Amino acid sequence: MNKRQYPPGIEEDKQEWLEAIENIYGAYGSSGVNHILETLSSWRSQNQIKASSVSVNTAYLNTIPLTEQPAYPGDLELEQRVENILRWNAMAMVLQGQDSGAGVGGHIATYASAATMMEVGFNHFFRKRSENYGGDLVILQPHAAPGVYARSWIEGELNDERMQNYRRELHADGGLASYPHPRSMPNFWQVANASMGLSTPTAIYQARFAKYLENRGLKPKLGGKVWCFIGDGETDEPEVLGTINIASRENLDNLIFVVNCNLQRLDGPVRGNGKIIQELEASFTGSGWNVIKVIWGGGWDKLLAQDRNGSLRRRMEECVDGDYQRYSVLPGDRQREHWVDGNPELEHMMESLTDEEVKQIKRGGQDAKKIFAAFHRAINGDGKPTVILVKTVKGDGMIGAQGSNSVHQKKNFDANQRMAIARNLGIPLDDEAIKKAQYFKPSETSPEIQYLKARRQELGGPLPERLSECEKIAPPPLASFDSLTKSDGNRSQSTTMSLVRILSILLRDKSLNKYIVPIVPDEARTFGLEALFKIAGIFSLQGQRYTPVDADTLVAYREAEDGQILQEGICETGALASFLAAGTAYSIHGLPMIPFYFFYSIFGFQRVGDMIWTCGDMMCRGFLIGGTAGRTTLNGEGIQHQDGHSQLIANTFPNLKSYDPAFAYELVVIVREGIRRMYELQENIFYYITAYNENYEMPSMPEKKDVQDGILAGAYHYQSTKSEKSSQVHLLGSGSIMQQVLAAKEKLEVMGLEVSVWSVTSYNELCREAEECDRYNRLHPFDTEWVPYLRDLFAKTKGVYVAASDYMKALPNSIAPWMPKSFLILGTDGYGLSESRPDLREYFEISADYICHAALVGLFRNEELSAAELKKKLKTLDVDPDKVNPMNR
Ligand SMILES: Cc1ncc(C[n+]2csc(CCOP(=O)(O)OP(=O)(O)O)c2C)c(N)n1
Ligand SMILES: [Mg+2]
Repeated sequence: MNKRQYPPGIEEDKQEWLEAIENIYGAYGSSGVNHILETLSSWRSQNQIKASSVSVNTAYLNTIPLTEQPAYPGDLELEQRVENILRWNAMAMVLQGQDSGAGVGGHIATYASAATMMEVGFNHFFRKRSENYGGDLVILQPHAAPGVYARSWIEGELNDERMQNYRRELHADGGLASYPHPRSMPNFWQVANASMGLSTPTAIYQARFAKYLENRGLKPKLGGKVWCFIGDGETDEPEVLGTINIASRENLDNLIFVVNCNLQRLDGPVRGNGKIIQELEASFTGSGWNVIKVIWGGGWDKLLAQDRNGSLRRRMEECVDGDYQRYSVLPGDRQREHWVDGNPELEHMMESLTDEEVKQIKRGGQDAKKIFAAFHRAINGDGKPTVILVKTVKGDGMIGAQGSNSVHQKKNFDANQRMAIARNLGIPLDDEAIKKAQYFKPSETSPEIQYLKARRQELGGPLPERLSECEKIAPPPLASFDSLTKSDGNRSQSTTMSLVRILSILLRDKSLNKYIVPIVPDEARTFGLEALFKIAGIFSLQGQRYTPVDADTLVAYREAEDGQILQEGICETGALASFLAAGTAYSIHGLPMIPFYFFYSIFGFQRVGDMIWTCGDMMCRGFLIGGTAGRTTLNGEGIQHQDGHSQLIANTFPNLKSYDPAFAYELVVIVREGIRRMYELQENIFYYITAYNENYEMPSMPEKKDVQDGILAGAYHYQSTKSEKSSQVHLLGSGSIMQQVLAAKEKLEVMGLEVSVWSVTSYNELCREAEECDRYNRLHPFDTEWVPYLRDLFAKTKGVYVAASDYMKALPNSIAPWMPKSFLILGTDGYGLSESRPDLREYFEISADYICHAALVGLFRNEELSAAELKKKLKTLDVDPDKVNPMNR
């Protein structure tokens, strides 16, 4: 029904309803109004009356009206003075870098827009972990880092030398990292942040993991919030709006987001033609969050109180962000003109203000009282996560640059501008010092420093601070894994299943079990992990409010409030964020959690590689398990599933140990060593292990000495026809392709050749060690040479060497410089395709026959085989020399 069709009487009815709701408001306030409106809304939905238009937006006003604004508990004047000093020093860090000619860059505008809200947080909200409090995890915008350093410096937490060396991390006196990088500053930053968008899933899953630890009895329920500050431009990253629904689904009332809506990103406006705050309000409200808008500073309250007919409110709605950005650069008279826009009522209202006063009317993010009101409401949340949308000014106070489209990149000011900015901030330095952008630090006894320290003391002490002490834990003894290291000779199994069995043993280990965190993104059945559902339970904050269809089976889908498994659904980003939360729990909660994240190996590094990079930065510990590995071993699934390159990408992560094992006992050795190094020695490394789904006989661990060391170093001698010394052919195999190598060995032996097989568990480790030796030898030409492990390994051998891998040739090729001369490499370069395993192995030229072929050609080249013999032997092999190259298909 449109408006024209309404019967005339409806206007009177409407008037009555409006009076009634006003009475409700008078008697019960906004909660009473909400109660009535929610009741009406549910009446409408029960009667199946479709809403004519759906808007989840509220007016473009502050969510908290003046009447509900709490009194400000701090000394506003002192806080402003401290903030001004921080603004100057943060800017000076960048200017000094500029003056030194070091060309190291830096940002001023982000902090300038965020300073007031960060100060309200530091002075009144961000609380440290203590005996009585679980602790807040505070994640600030990366480009606001100078403001954080400036604060820690005047607090005495960072020394003068480091402050002189912002972005000079190699400086002998110590420097400061550009952005929050725990790896660079391990006692300071807790959470890595620099790649836009990633802090959102990081914060969400940290909040969820804190609840996991509480529910599993590992962390006392003493409260603690995760505060995450992000930029408005940053919300365009899919990781932001793509993960917020998880926070509300999980009722994460320990999570507070603050979006710095300065309306600008790097190049210009975020939404010039719209309003980012309204857009985000709709998205977050629709995702079930509490939304608090902080748009207008206190100066507007008086004007809004006069706005009887709603002209001002209408104008506020009409203006788009492009207009608001313009106001931040216009003088008072031009702003007035634009605001009034020919409306006499508005003109009259604005007459009460001088041009200077018009210019001085602040946005919500410049008003500590408004920010305090929002933060205060947020920490007293009601079972939901909260987002606070704060309108700020980009480059606030950067005279001549504030609000300009290029302000994000503004790194320098001339002497006059420096003077104007410093004097405006009330910095009591002399002119020369200001022109040189020197820092200003009030004396220790000054009211500013006393106040700031007292506030932090009240909140538990200085922040940020990263601690990394936690209990040391050792791996279970090797004997616990006898079922995997000792074969009865008749049980065929895949390496994936072997890993699942290792996990089960760890879950039964009395000292370790509570720390193990199995993580899966809706792939547990693919990896044979479903048996763990019933035993360990799937973590769910809601418990299980239904009877699962398979309740009476051994593999029931059991969800529980204290479940141990993190089942993330089809969300690799979330699963990786959980891995990050669990693997950094030692530094955030002091708990040595051991995550095992099982995923499709192709959906790891190339899907969420940036987050794995963050793991490296945060010195996250744990095991990444790339299941269904190998371009030909995972056969029918085709191009997008079959991974033949993740091991190569893994090698680009400096502190990641990557292994591609063939046998169950190798896995045991690698996992035990991983636990020893990460959790007993507490080294800052993490592990990537590829696991295959091909079943074959898992042999016993050879009794020979050095096998365990060889597995960890990356290669060892596995078996020979007679001995490695007398072998003419040496075959290097890894992962599932070891089975092809063993079949090739048999064929070559039938041809009368002597063969050795070497199990290569990690080309990456071999290459890294050899590179390290080369580097040492290059830098120390007069010292005794370091001999790479590889050279030692093959020192007493001769003949032809053939490596076959289910990964690209580049992987085995990485060790070529240290291998004996006749080294031939077979690998899976090219896109995967859906086929049977034997056909794929033939197609990619890594089948037993192709391995034999390469070995024979090698012998021929070395003149150990005549042309006639070669021709004769090749006839027995299924090799097509003119087949298509998989790289060209
Ligand atoms: C993934 C990624 N892409 C691009 C950048 C480069 N970058 C750094 S800050 C920035 C703009 C940030 O704008 P906004 O989120 O609005 O923050 P503001 O500085 O305005 O508070 C960009 C594009 C980055 N750091 N990370
Ligand atoms: Mg912005």
